[in-house]
Amino acid sequence: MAQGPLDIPRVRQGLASRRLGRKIHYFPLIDSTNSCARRLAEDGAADGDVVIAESQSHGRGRLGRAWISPPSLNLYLSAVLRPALPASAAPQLTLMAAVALADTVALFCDTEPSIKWPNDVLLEGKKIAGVLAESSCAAERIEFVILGIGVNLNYPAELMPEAIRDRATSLMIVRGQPVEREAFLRRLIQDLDRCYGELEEKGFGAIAQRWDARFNLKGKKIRVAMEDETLVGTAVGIDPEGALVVLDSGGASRRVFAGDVTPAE
Ligand code: BT5
Repeated sequence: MAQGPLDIPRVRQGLASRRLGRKIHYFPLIDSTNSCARRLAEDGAADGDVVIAESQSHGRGRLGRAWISPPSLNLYLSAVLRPALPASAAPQLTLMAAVALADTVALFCDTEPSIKWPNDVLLEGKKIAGVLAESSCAAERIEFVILGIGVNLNYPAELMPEAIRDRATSLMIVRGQPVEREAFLRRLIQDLDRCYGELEEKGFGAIAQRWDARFNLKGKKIRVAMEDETLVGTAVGIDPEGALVVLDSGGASRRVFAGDVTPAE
């Protein structure tokens, strides 16, 4: 479905956010909104500045994976965050973004989204969005975090490369009709702004509870592929720092900070 470019002044109209999106940098095509936001942050961009691109030539996932970013159908955005939080709280920002994203997605369809630890938002078990948080820390403090979000809005299955077609979805596929991208973007900025404020002011507790309620593999047997080992066990939930808690086959509780989770049976 051919669509026009995003109408950014329209997104700004009625945008009720405190910090996020006060400044929006818009590009028809960019390498990666995360790379661009990092360059801006290094040049002093303020907390809440947002970068949006219609398309990315080098959209990134975690661990050097690619984020497929066709033009004018979806959203690719990155926010510069300068939270008043210690470096140890950086993983919480990824989980906060997943909660905010799931809230926004839920408003635009009748199906409840779930979250796959740590950063995937799923609809009907398929990936609709991903979060990539990259932080820069100095002396135990967060200098800035670049929070990148890719979300499939009007992406038809027939345009998805085969490598993701079985595992990915979009709002249009689930709703059966396209979404107005400006309305989704405005709402997403507001939800991120709200959850970000909540995290800073009240701590991780409330966000963690909402994350847990959407956790797709809670209580299930999972396999976690980490850099140097694979762990099989039962997913318990997340701990106060945002680590995934897994009960291993010997009954010991393990904390996982980075890895890929899949169902084990
Ligand atoms: C993520 O990584 O899910 C984080 C994706 C973050 C993308 C945003 S877009 C704006 C900002 N700028 C960037 O450069 N990045 C951020 P990960 O968990 O590693 O998942 C990557 C995997 O998801 C790939 O290996 C594919 O299997 C799958 N994938 C790639 N593109 C997809 C798409 N458009 N929709 C659904 N799945 C996709």
